[in-house]
Amino acid sequence: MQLSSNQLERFHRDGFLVIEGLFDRDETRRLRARLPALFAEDTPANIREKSSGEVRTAMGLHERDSLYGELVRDARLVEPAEQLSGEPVYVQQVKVNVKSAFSGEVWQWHYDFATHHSEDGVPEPHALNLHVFLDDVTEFNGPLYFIPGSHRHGPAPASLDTVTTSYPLWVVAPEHVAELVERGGIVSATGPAGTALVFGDTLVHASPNNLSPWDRPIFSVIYNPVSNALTRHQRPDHVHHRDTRPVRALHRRQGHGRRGNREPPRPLEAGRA
Ligand SMILES: O=C(O)CCC(=O)C(=O)O
Repeated sequence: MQLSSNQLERFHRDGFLVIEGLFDRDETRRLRARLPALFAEDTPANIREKSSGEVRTAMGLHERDSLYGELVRDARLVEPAEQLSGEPVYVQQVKVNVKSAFSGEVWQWHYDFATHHSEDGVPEPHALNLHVFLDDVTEFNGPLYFIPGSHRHGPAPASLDTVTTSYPLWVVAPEHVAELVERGGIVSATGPAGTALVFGDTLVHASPNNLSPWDRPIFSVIYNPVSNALTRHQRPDHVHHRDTRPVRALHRRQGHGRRGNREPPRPLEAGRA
């Protein structure tokens, strides 16, 4: 699947894309059905919320479940990443961030490159983060917030936060966030199950607590161009995979998931928050 020229233009302008209907409800239902068993596994790849102990993020899923193994190779994800990168990509990180009903905690304001560079020695901010909503994401269950255009103002200063949540993250200070929001505003990325997000390594984003009675499972795969591979190996493999061989796109057989004769996915502008 290739992004249209309009989508490419919006990605470069805003730093992200929201693509509604990239996956269908049957596919997201089947992926969701695998989660309880994966979350029940006793593994360091399941990272729990600080307060509730619920799973916050379950990593390395493509090595733990065959359906997720297919998903990281799905052409609907791999091909746009290759198109934007202009070269083959490897699978850097695979996870579901569940943000559980009532107890899913905040993701602080950050951009992914600050962590990728500082922790893993990734040279350039060329990785891409692709999300698939495994259930509906609304204004109530902790959607991602993006600051449009924040990728164009150079990487903001970032510092390591090991206190706020259970997941150490290089975060952007409120005064820098305020400056960026002054220029670009805030967009809340909502949509029905099957919606995809694509965003770059220097886009500043966050998400609030989930106070609603609805879980918010979102699948995320980070693809990094092979020429931009990690140079430091201090974090576990499930956080940044060591296998930097190019991922090969998997095209679905007719009759599985979205059919060839269905409407193409419809790009959407997320609503302003
Ligand atoms: O799942 C979320 O709410 C935030 C995820 C995120 O910040 C990321 O994937 O970089």
